[in-house]
Amino acid sequence: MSNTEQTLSIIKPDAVERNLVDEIKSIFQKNGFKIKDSKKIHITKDEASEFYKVHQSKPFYNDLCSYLSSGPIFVMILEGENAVLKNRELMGSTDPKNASENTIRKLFGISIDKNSVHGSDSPDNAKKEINFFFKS
Ligand code: IDP
Ligand code: MG
Repeated sequence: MSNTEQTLSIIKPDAVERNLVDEIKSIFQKNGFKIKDSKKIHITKDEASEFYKVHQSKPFYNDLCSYLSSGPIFVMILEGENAVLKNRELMGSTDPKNASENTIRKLFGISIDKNSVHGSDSPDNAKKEINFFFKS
């Protein structure tokens, strides 16, 4: 049975800064995702804190929010078969050191904090995160 989903992808400041947006977009497209909407934005620290609030108890929360608001990001709605899980697989492990060959984080990630991309981790969170950036 088919299971078309949408998920939110963010190209983080480290990758936007290195002009990797087109290359990362083409990886998604080659892997069967449709980019339904996208925009380049620069969010405030308050907005980043709201977006990442599930992590508010973590020791890295403040740095994480500072980082996501430190420069432009490129946000996308990706659509495809099992898009949430498929995007997570294509991204690779959170720490690029542990990411599998040919994943986006292995190819482009610099460190656990500058790991180039964000992807929703469940269909429910995907809906919330898409709504956060693309209010309809
Ligand atoms: P994910 O991005 O693979 O879903 P999460 O656990 O949701 O990973 O963490 C969100 C982001 O917080 C990660 O992408 C990473 O940039 C950062 N992060 C996660 N764990 C650590 C850590 O131990 N130290 C510093 N930053 C971290
Ligand atoms: Mg996560």
